[in-house]
Amino acid sequence: MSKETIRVPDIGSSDPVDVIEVSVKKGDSVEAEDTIVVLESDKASLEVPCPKAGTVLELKVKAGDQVKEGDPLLDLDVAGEDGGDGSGDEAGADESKDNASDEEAASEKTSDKEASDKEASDQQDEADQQDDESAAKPAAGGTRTVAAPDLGDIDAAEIIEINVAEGDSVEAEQTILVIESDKASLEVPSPEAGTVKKLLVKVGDKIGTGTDLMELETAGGGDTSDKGSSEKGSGEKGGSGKAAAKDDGDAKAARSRKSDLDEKPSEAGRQSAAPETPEQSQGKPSASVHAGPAVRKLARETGIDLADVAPSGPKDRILKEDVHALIKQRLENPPAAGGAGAPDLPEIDFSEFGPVERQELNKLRKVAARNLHRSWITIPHVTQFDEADITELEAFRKSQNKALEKEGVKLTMLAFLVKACANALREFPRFNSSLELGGEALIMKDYVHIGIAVDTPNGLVVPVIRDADKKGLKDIALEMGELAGKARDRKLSPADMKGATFSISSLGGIGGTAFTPIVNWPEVAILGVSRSDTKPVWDGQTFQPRLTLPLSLSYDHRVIDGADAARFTSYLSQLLSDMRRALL
Ligand code: CAO
Repeated sequence: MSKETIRVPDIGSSDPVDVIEVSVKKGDSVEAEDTIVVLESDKASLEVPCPKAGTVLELKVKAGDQVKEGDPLLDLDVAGEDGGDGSGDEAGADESKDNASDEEAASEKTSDKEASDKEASDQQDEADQQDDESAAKPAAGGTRTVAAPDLGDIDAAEIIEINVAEGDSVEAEQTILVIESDKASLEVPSPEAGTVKKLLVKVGDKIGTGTDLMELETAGGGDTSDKGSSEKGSGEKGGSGKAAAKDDGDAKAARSRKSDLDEKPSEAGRQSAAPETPEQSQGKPSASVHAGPAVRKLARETGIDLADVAPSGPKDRILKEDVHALIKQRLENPPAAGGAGAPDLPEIDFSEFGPVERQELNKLRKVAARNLHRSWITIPHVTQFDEADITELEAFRKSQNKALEKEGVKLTMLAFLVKACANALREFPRFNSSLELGGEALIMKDYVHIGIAVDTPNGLVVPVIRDADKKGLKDIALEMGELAGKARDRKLSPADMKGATFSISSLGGIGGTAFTPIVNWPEVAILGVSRSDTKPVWDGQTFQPRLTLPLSLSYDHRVIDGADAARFTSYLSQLLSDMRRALL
């Protein structure tokens, strides 16, 4: 046995900071890198990791105390160290000795997961601090095994869907698979961008925390901050011990955690391109919730919005257990039953009233239902109705189609709508934005990708016409035909359906006078198009028969004001009345 006093590391300031949480108690066994206390200044909070494994002999601080660098935090009975080696209690007074034994302890005892966690944060720290040439550098690419994130005590969630295939390119935060309990589901995002080399699971498998999911070939040099508990792999394993061994102690680890916290806002920003998760409810911004870096990381890895988590720590602090509790609740209760104050729906035995047949929904419909429900309950929708006089446009379309027939191109009304919308989105860029998670900023996009809702026998899909503002009508018409064909043949790839900035849903070929489309999050607006009809329009002297196209623009009222929506549809209407303006 060897008793050591663990002290407050270099916290980058000589001012005292508050101890807001003591994460261990006397008698607890701790692993190297386990958080022992959480400190907070008025600017940031940081978790202090235990530099080595052992048993807590005595706590030297309690929540509410103020401490500064070098103050004792606790006495630790260091695991596996012999008291006779003379390094014992004097360790606190001899930092360099401490660090030397840290190296061995950390390299031998840190678990792979923790070590890779530590390596990632150390790497970030190295980049920031540039103070240790010999330490591990950010990975320059390679293959890593992506493991299931920390799901708390859920050890057997079923994979109901795998959203990537071997060879696919994935973005950081893109959904790679969906797990489900008997009632609800959770999307698991990729921790970083790369190419899927090998899938290690299949639909129907049961997974828990740390289950290996896929081998990911990373481009490297990217965002290393996400590399953490959801990753492990041979490269990581080999390097982690080394990185730990090169770690100059808990001070650096604590600093790196601080930088993790500091990067939080950009993490939120990146979510704009993120896969859809059921947790995008709007409320208290994540950036302003009270949570440490490890908790924020856990939330990122599990797609949980911290604004949705009920805090149980001191000063309304969100603890890891709180995130776990929400994951569990999400898996056990569908959001409609539990969240947002929605009442529980009673189960009804319809067979009491007549013969019934239960038809299981296919995967596409289940996913669409989940996404639509999520958008419906999280986005305050308003729909602006308008009309466009397309008399001349329709005449032009018909005349062009005669000429284009031999080229095999059919200019549809939808192609004109895509072009006109692309033009309007450039004119009104807020309609081409996404609201950052937490609601503190808009992500303005300098590209115009338009999603087209396509009705297929299996359900609704939304392929995307990229850079619609840069394409001509013929190209748009051709591409739309191809995408609609692929949609109906179930040949669309995930890439075909990603990245839209705005959507159009046209029911004009079917009928109806108006409808209220649901915004396709993370977009902020969608245009619904109904069937055109010839209407009498007063020209000041007489009624003229004009072909009129009904437009229904639904928008996220948090982002778009009613007046802007009216301006947008008026502009669109004018463009469609005189398409020459859009073609200029
Ligand atoms: N008014 C009157 N007629 C219209 C029209 C409109 N607004 N839009 C299309 N039409 C006509 C077309 O001119 C075409 O007639 P012709 O063959 O005589 O030229 C006919 O309707 C069929 O058009 P289409 O459906 O083949 O082509 P499209 O470009 O209008 O639509 C697509 C393509 C993929 C959008 C459509 O097939 C589709 O799937 N629509 C449904 C989308 C949907 O389900 N939205 C709801 C989402 S929310 O649940």
